[in-house]
Amino acid sequence: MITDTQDQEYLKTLTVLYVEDEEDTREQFKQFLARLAGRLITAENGAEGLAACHEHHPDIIITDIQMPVMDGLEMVQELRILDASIPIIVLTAFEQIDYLKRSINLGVNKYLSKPVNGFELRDTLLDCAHILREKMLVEAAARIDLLTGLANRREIMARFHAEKARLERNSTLLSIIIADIDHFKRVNDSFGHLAGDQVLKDVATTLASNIRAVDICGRWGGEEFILLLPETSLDDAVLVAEKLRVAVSSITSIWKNSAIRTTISLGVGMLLPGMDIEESTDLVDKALYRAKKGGRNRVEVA
Ligand code: GH3
Ligand code: MG
Ligand code: MG
Ligand code: MG
Repeated sequence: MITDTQDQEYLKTLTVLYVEDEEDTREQFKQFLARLAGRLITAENGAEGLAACHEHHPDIIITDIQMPVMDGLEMVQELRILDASIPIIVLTAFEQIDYLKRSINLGVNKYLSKPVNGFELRDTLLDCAHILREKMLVEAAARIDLLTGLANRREIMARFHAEKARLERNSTLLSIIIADIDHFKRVNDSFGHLAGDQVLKDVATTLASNIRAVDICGRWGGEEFILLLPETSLDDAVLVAEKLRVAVSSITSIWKNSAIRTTISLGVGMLLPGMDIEESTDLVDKALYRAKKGGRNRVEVA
């Protein structure tokens, strides 16, 4: 099943914490778990487990109950205060109804009896990976523009605030480019809205593939895109903008039997220390407006 393979692959990117006091059991399952997970952390009791959580931020926790220093359920109780949703699997030799009840009350996701069956543990881990993968996909969807696959405006604002904080802490640079497709209304009017969508996707791909991995590219509005360039001077940002302008002017979008060419106009500026995000984008917008007034398919500096 496709989902199963995807869950297996996803599990290989996750960190699993395994807490068990008996050395033989721990060693036996260590190799088994290390093959399934991306990273395996082990601990010998609840207190060590808690410390490992603070240090390694695991995605899934597997824990024994009866252990010295701090038992598994005490550890789970502490953990749930910090994180209400992290998947927790409890393993125990004691089929005591009291443990089961306490586990349920603490929001333990699965309770497995010892001796643990490897297949059962593997399936349980895959169930946890599945839940985490779905959660990750939902979270990613909230940050992404559906049509272009770029960061949406909300994500761009979050990244903008993070970059602003970094800039004010480390006095680094942040350049901004806003690009707007020229006469885009004509594309929609001549070829239809779906053709317009194809052009938007092609422009987005062209912009995203012509920047560095640390640069951030997003859809700012309808046919407007924004690029945040950390540690980039204004002069360098102008070079980037010029490169993007040329790249977009040289692509052809194919829609049904039509070949559609477009250009972009770009405004370039910087977020300077002490400046509001809005102030900086207003200045870049004004430069973009001048690029439009000046004949389009050009770059203007704030
Ligand atoms: P200018 O060169 O001055 O920027 O002219 P323009 O036609 O590009 O600008 P205008 O603001 O007049 O029109 C933008 C158009 O973009 C109008 C709107 O319908 C279209 N648009 C916005 N979002 C989308 C979208 O998601 N898909 C499509 N197909 N069109 C869109
Ligand atoms: Mg034990
Ligand atoms: Mg526009
Ligand atoms: Mg436009």
